[in-house]
Parts: sequence; structure tokens; C-alpha cells
Amino acid sequence: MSPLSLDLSPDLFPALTEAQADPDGPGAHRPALHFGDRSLTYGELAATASPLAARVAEAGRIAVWATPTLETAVAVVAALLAGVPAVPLNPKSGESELGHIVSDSAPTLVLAAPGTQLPPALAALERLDIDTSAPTTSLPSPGAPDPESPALIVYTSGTTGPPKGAVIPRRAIATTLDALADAWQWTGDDVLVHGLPLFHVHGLILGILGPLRRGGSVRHLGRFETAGVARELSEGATMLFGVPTMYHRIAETLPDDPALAKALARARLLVSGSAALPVHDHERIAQATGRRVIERYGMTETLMNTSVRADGEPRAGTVGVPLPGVELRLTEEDGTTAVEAYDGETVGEIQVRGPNLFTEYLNRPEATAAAFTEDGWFRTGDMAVRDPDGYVRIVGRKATDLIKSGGYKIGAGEIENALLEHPGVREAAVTGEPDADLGERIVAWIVPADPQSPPTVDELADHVARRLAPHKRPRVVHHLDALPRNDMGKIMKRALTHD
Ligand code: MCA
Ligand code: AMP
Repeated sequence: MSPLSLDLSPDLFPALTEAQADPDGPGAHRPALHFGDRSLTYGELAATASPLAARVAEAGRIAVWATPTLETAVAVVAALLAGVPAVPLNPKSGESELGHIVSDSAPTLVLAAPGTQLPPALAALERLDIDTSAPTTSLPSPGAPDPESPALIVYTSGTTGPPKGAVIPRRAIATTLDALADAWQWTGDDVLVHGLPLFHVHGLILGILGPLRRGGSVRHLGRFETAGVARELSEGATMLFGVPTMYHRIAETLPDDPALAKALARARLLVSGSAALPVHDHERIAQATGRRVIERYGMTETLMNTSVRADGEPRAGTVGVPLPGVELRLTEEDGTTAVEAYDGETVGEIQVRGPNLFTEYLNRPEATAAAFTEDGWFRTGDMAVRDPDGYVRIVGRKATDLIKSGGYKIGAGEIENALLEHPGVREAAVTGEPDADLGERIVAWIVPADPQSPPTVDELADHVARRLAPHKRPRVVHHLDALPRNDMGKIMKRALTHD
């Protein structure tokens, strides 16, 4: 592992500052953001984001309607320039999820692309349109914010209850992006392509703020499609970020798409994260392209913890080694005794400590306290072993009530609560089961209120999608006469099987 000097300076985007200071200099003409045929250079981004920063500077906290567009990137950059915390909102969130996030985070303003219709849950908020069309002269940025101050509040699911807002300070963003730059030899010459959503850490922090911190550029696909990946990689993009579902779809397409294989073979780095990439997909991609996908491991609360390094040995099925600055340990069942073994066999819970960590769950001091050990280690809930040379292999999760589907973390409890609000459902339990495309798919086990006319899978999927979000909808529904319960009345999820 190479040493890393932690840059805690409040300037998150030196290339943007330079373009602002010298609008006619070469740095100002470098490309920064591309979304389809719309793009901004660093000079244009500075000129667009800085007046917006001035307009939001007095807002306590802002929400950003995080469509996969240029507007979202500009709005988040403006918030960071202003030192105002931003809450990215999933534009597909349903009414109850959105209502919760808005009342919990209490933004004073919502920033959205002009012409976008916002749902009733946001009606009480003042709206500010993000204008990317008419860059004016760049204004000086407001004073340099404290590195510990909150930059983003990202909502993430737990096993029960509604999502919690992870408060991510500027310091964590700067240090995680610099640690990745070290691990991946990521520079301003890199051009990243991806089609990830912009309301989570992966797509927003790594996928938009990452290239901007390096002074490089990103080409966002709007939505993920293998054709877009092939096009951008054959036209100069150097890196691809994706969740395993995206790499699975690439692996499925490769046998019939030599242009995609050729494009992937040219890439400098193919990175997968947010969930485990099955070894079978690793191997299919390696065979068709001669290139190995590398994995990194992170979490909303911790940003990035480990990665296979660009100068290290790629090893399918592992998430590599701890990033510079990140302390990682495995612990025994008690959550405090460290596992010393590096034997590829002894399983422990991953705990991490370092400047990459979040500060707290917004308005949830008890949940925050429970997430850390007394000496400040964050309990990830992920179970792993370590190879003799330190490579980490994730082998499972502590909580079976957390489902990863398409790279999204989904709590069984929130779906159960939503299902119970449907008049046709008397009892509900939710589990995840293996799915070749999504990693895991959501399965609902329900006791219908009227066994003669149980609600259909489509009815329940629509109900959950409308309330929570489409990616939280059940894909399979089983009807039961009763849920299996133990003597205490607790549902025995392990007894829920097909037959
Ligand atoms: C379907 N749809 C519906 C319904 N059914 N809408 C309303 N009601 C319904 N009943 C819509 C969906 O909204 C979607 O619309 C379309 O139909 C297809 O949905 P679906 O099949 O669910 O998904 P997909 O489009 O096939 O998406 C697969 C995907 C996606 C592209 C891989 O899952 C994805 O983007 N995943 C990324 C997750 C991610 O970024 N995770 C990072 C968090 P439409 O077609 O309009 O979209 S983890 C993280 O950040 C940590 C730090 C880390 O380590 O990275
Ligand atoms: P989230 O809370 O949505 O940020 O998801 C974080 C979780 O995603 C982690 O706790 C892991 O369970 C999982 N995860 C992220 N990256 C990987 C990876 N490369 N391999 C396996 N699991 C991963």
C-alpha cells in the first residue's frame, strides 16, 4: 500500500477553482461533464455553478431532484461550492418515501431541471430551476467551508423502518476520492463512462464528483445501455463504473457483440461495486475481452473501504485491500475481539475506521451510537475472510433482512410495512432470493385478507413502487395460509421456502 497524504483542504475541485481564476486559460476549456449531447467545460461549469452557489448560499439545506442529467451535477457542485448540504432525491421515489425524506431532512429549497414536474410531497418547498443554458461570468465562491461540515445527506435503507439520512462531510468525499485516485492511478486524463443513478454514493460521489476532483471528465449515459458503453469506450473513455447487474448484462451481450468486446478491451479500468460480481460474470468478461473487472467495496456510511488496485493482482471474488487511510479489521461474534487470521477461512464482521466515514445519521443519535463500537470502529454488518496477502473476500451479511437488488440496498422491513398497508394483505414477510441479473430479487410472502381473491403480484408491485420506489417492488409473491412463527411469535424467515 502506498502512503497517502490526506488533503483536508476545503477546495474539493481544484480544476474548477483554476478555471474560475483564469477563465481564458487552457484549464477552463477542458471538458468536465457530458450528458448525451449536452456538455460543460470547466470554465462553463464554474460560470454556471457559481451564480447558483451564490443563490443557495443562505439556504440551510437544499434538496436536489436528482434526475440523471447535467442539471443534477451542476446543482450538487453549486451546493458544494456554497458549503450548503444537499439531499439528492430519487426522482422515482414514491409518496411515502419522499414524504419521509423531506420531513426528516427539512430542506428549504428544491433544485430541479426547468420543466420537470415535481410531486405533491415537494409542493411546500420553494423551487429553484437549475439553468445550465446561459453561463455568465463566474462569481467568486463563498468562503471556504470547514472540512467537517456536511456536504451531502444520502438516504440509505436499514433492516426495519424508513431510510436513514447518512450525513457525509466534505472531508470524507475528498479523502475517499483521493484514496481511489491512488489505488486506480486515476488522473485528470481519465474519461469516465457510466449510467448510474445520481442519488447514491456510487453514481454521484464516485461517478460525478470523482472525475471533477481529478480535473478529468465524465460521460453519463442517461440510462445504462451496453450500446452506450461500447460507443463511449471506443471514442476515448478510459474507465467504466457499474453495479454487477450492469456487468452481468454486458457479459450476456458480449457473445453477440464484437464491438462491445473491442471497446471494453481498450478501457484502462473496468470497476464494479455496490454488490458482489459473481465469478462467472468476471470470467465471461475476461474471456471475451482479455480484460479483468476489478471490484471495490464501499457503503453509503463509509464511502470506499477497499479495492483491487490498478497496480495489484486482479482476483475475482475479492474486493481487494484496504484503501490508503482506511483501517479495516474483522471481529468475532462479540463485535469487539479482533480476528487475527489471514487464512482465507476465518470469518468475521468487517469494521472500519478512517477519514472516509460519515458523521452521523441525521436526527438518529441512537442509530448512530449503535453503528459504532466504543473505540470508534464502524460496524458494517458485512462478513468476510482475508487471504494471506490481505485481500478481503466478502462472504455474506450479518442481517438477512437486508437485500441487495440491482446494487440497491433494500430493507425487508420497509417493504413489509408497505405491504401491510394494502387492504388485501393480512400478514407479510419479505426475503431476497438469488437472481442472475439483479443479484437478489425481492420475494413477498403474504397471508391474504381474503384467500378467495388474493392481491396479484402486479397489484402489490405497483402498490410498493408508488409508496416507496420501483426498485423496492416485489418480483415474486407467494400466498400462504399463515406465516411460520416461533413460540415467541417471531416470523421464521428461514422456513420460508417454495415448497
Ligand atoms: C417497473 N417499473 C415500474 C414498475 N415496474 N415503475 C412503477 N411501478 C411499477 N410497478 C419501471 C422502473 O422504474 C424502470 O423505469 C423500469 O420499469 C425497469 O425497472 P427495473 O426492472 O427495476 O430495473 P432496471 O431498469 O432493469 O434497472 C437495473 C439497473 C438499476 C439499471 C441495474 O437497478 C440500477 O440503476 N442500479 C444501480 C443502483 C446503484 O446505483 N446503487 C448504488 C448504491 P425506467 O425504465 O424509467 O428506469 S450502493 C452505494 O452507493 C455504495 C456506496 C457502493 O458500494 O457503491
Ligand atoms: P449501500 O448501503 O447501499 O451503500 O450498500 C453498501 C453495501 O453494499 C455494503 O455493506 C456491502 O454489503 C455491499 N457492497 C458494496 N460493494 C460491494 C462489493 N464489491 N462486493 C460485495 N458487496 C458489496
